[in-house]
Amino acid sequence: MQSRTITALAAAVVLTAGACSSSATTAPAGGSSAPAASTGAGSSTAVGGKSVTIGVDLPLSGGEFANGDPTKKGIELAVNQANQKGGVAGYKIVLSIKDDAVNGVHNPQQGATNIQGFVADPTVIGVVGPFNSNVGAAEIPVSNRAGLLQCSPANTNPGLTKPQYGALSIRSAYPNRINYIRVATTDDIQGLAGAEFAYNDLGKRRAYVVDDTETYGKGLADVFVTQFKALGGTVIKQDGAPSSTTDYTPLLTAVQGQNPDVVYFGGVTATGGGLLRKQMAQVGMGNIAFGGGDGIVDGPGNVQGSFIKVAGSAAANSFGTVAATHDIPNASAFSDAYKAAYGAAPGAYSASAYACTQVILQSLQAVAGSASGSGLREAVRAYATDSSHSFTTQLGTISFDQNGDTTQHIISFYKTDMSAAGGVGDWVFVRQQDFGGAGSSGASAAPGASSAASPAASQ
Ligand code: ABU
Repeated sequence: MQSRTITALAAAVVLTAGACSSSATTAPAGGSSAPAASTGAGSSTAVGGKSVTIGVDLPLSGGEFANGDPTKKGIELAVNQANQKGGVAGYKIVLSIKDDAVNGVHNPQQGATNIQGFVADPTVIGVVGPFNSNVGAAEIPVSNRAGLLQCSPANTNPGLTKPQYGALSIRSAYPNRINYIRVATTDDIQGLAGAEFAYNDLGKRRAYVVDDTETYGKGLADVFVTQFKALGGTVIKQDGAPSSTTDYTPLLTAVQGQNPDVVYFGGVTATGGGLLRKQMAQVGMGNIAFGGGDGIVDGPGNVQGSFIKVAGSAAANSFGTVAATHDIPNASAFSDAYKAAYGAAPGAYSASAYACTQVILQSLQAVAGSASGSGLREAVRAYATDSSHSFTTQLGTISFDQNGDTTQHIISFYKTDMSAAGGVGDWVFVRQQDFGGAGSSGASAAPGASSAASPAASQ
């Protein structure tokens, strides 16, 4: 993704503290061929030789690389910078990185297994991840029972946190002991935003909608449908096509004669987004606009598994949303540090992953004077999830509400530009919008029913 805009006069990037370098363990990631990555940077100079571990659970292999890898690197960057500064409250920070993809696609059962491993490791004080909402739904019951903090940089399904969408059954062991927080806003906002962008910004009136039948994809598509209709648009049809689908052409040709002017996909690239767009071109629908959520805004055309890589030239005329701010503080400093470390631009959720790591480390800093040993995990969880606390992060100052949702409700809009990134194509920023209270953290909001349709667009 092209560089984020500088919106604040940057001094140095405000980072976390930390001790030294890390080593990392990695999980086998059932069936995955991904090397169980490890992180390490700097020399180990932690005070007294103490260390704590942050677990990382992301989809890192196969078609998920485009989403998972830049997210993982955001975490590594935060930890490496912290360790180079001497540690957090005397602790060196170690990363333990696990892949939840199996055969190239995120896998809820693998995610749950990974979390069980972190729960069993007494050095783990918190986890960053997962990326995918159905993986979150499998992991939260495990981490909630154990009282282990998780911060997701990218999960957007509202059912993971909001009681009115079923979250109390996911955190059923301790429904009032929040252990899962996230820095991405939710799909009751993101789906609404996508519909408004298609209808208002692009002037589209006839939508064909496909979802991957998963927690994230179907939920996002349903909200898009509700809001697109509420705005006055026509939804020709909504189809569910699971990630095993290899041929979308029967679905496409069935609606072709009804003249859709936009096709919206609920899902990620690895569950069909790129292939659907590619096959639209193959059946003569390549001139129709294509859109989706944050599952397809996954980097330039030279990245393994990205939407633009999979769709090829057909990726043109596509739009997507990301459930986080684009206009991060000190953007150039963050981007420069990331590029210096990894030789590429940050991904859509690199800064969000960095922010989750900052939340855990700032919580550690706050509690280390009064907790240690086996008490550290619970103290970090309690501090991070206390809605009266705020955190200074790469996304700005954020807090978490009574359900663990971020108080930042910003959606960023992107479109494909096939001449970007040296001609391989990339997602370029269009605008971002603060939806404020458009979503619901309360008792009874209907997806898409918000009246946030009057954008106070920030550009
Ligand atoms: N929001 C990122 C895409 C994946 C998910 O939430 O499932």
